[in-house]
Amino acid sequence: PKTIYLSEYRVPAYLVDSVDLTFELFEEGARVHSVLSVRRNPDSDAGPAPLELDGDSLKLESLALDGKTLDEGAFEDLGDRLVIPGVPETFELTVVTWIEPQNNTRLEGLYKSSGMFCTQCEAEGFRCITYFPDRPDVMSRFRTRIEAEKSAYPVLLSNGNDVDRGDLADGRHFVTWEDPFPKPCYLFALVAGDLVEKRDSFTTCSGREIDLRMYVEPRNAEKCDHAMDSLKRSMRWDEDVYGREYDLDIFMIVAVDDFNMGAMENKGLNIFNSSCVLASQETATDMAFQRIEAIVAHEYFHNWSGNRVTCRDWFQLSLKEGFTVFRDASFSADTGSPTVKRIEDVTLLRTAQFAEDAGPMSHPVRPSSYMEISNFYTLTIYEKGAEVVRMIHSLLGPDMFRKGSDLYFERHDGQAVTTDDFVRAMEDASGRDLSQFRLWYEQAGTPVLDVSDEFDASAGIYRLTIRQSIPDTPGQSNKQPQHIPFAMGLLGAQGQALPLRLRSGDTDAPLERVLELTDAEHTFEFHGLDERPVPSLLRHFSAPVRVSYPWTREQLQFLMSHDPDGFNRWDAGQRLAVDVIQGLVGNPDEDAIDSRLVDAYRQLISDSSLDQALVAKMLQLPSEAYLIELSEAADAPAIHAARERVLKRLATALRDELVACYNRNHQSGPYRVTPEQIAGRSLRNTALSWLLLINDDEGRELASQQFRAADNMTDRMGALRALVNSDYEADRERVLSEFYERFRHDPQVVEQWFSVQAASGQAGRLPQIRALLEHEAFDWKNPNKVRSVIGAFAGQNLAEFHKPDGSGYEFLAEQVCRLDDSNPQIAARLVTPLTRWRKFAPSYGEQMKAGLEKVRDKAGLSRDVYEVVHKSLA
Ligand code: BAL
Ligand code: ZN
Repeated sequence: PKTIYLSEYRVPAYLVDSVDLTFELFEEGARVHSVLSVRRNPDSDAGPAPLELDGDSLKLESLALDGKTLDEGAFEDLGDRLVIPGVPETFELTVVTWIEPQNNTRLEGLYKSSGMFCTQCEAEGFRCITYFPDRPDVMSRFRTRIEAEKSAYPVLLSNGNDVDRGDLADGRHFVTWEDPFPKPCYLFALVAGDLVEKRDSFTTCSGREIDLRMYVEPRNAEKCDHAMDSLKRSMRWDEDVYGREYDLDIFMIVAVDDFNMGAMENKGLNIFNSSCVLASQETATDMAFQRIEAIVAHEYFHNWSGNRVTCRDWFQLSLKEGFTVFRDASFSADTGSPTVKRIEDVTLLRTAQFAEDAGPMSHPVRPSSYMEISNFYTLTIYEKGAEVVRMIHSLLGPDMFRKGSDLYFERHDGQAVTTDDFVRAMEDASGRDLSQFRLWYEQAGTPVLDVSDEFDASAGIYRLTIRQSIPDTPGQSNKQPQHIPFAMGLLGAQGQALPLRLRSGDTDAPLERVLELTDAEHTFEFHGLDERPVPSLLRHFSAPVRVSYPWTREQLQFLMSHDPDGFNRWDAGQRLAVDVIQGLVGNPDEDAIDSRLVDAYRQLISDSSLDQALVAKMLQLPSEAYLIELSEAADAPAIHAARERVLKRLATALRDELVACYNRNHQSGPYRVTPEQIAGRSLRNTALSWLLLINDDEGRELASQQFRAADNMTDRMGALRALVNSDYEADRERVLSEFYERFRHDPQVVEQWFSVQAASGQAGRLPQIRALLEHEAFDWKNPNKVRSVIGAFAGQNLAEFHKPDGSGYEFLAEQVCRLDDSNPQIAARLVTPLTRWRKFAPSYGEQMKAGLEKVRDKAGLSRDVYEVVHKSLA
């Protein structure tokens, strides 16, 4: 496959001002008529070049220029492109193609899912529908007419406003949609199906009434309220915080079961993976409710950050994704608990993005080359991209940042632009120089900050020295220092925050500072101190970096209870737990654990005056994935065993406190998704899972009772998970089968049922995983089912996946090969765990590598998997 380089970007030779589409939908395929108004781009120096149109898996039926049919000699079909030489300066091109949505298992372009037609065009799916310049800097006005059989497809949707509809012969009908906003073709969408409509409305800040509509399969009609509420709250928030008003008269959301991504921000017609939009108390966990709120907000926010202002090319993907993730994270922080939201985001970043940044697919937030753009919808583009925007927010402050975003939207409305344009708007609005800061977009790899300190007791000066370095990544070495905002504070022996005097005699010094690191090394002096302080470093995780500082366990325990920054209090607990667990790895005879950890956890569990949402997070031990990320030559089963030992020790020592915590957090009254209730359920279910780890009979009774009596999925799933992961084999079988019988008709719940088993060391051994793949509810064509079994096994059931005999790796390689033919995007995602082979001890790494080689040698490997596998083996 060919590599595409940012440096080779050229403006398009031709622009398409408008597109007139007619879709004739049939069971055996679809005919697509497309009429393009094309003109030469005045900004291009290509001159009278041939017109090039992208196409993929299309059957061309006819091609006409200004009404005159072009015969085969008048154009060249290069397989992935049509090249038409000798075109005039402006003309109308008519293209008719035949496609087969019913056979489209890649789920790119137009395809069928559970009897409905739907589309996914980002990044390059539109070329699977018709020949078109499929690149985001070609923006056109779309008019779309859809024709289909009326009884099977009563609902026909596309972007914009419906302007015409009527009946046709043979029981068919049509609807015509017009979108007044020019857009790139990746934002095109079409849906046709037998769907129920849920309606609501929203009055914008200028008093316009927006018609809100959700379309779902009839069995899901009762699962729309949460998404609709989230949508209205997002619309209000974007007006309040960013001054962004919605622009069309209708906003539609559709739920589909078969979807590669979580959701898609098509203009005025967002399409969602069912699992990311449908929720009811009985079927969705608290975590799902929160995820849905965040994704609904994310897709809605794209209407400005992505649709009104879009990307010039796919190297700029983080322009819209990083910014929009930052926006949805701020929204979630404002509507829930900001500290908890930050902890969740940082957990994902440090566990998975740091691993990506240190692995073979490491790339900058603005990559400079790719083979297959679908492989670049990564944690780096999304999560690190959001951290980069967050750092700009922190360097500029909220008011200047808002001025910058206003300028960005005003300056670039209706344009396709670059990350550099975004940074320039921030600079122009604030007067700050962000030239060094731009390196965050250009250099890959996670910066490491080595922090050391000394206290000069006689002078009362505390010196903090910070050295930054950025590891080499594929294709990049000898990196320059980056501009890093480093938030910090100092604590006295009584836990009090100390004033941060950078000069002696500074009388109104703040208790927290954001130090700006720009050089490879800085030393900061803090004056007027009577005692050696305890440093609280990188508060709120103010930059996506690794901090290395020789904390003692005493200091960590101290910070856990005294740091005024909730995030750092949690982080100190994580560091202490990591230290204790690491001490036990490969040390199977060591039985005791540090009493400081037990004491710290005892205080957390018992003191109900603490912020319970934070406590619920602090009680979660660092995950196995994070512990692996922190290791060199990782031994996953040994890490798993050490972590389990710590959990069991804690559970044994704190048994009575856990039962008390369980009982204290019993909830009465109606189920609500509030931070308080979520924390209560989380604490209760954590207590349950710990009690079952030590085979506590009372815990077992409580879990069985909770499983039967739960009025919500969080509690039912909490009990199910605890029992499934316990040694009570008969209970495990019983609850799994009762759960399935109860929810077998609900695909979203069956997905949860699959993953709870696939992620479990007890229920997810390889023969059991293979049996799940044969289960009546498993469906190879449904990405959610594939992720819930194979993804959960390889991503969460780490001791089984990393079995020393290599059987887990062989299994994954086999499944990736199988999926490569039907859905390359999903196959390329699933192979990720094997790409980390260099991270593991050689006895594991070599076998992982062999798995990758097996995939590499498969005949007819897709471009998606080819890129990931070859880069990982390089
Ligand atoms: N644009 C792809 C889905 C999302 O990030 O919203
Ligand atoms: Zn997005």
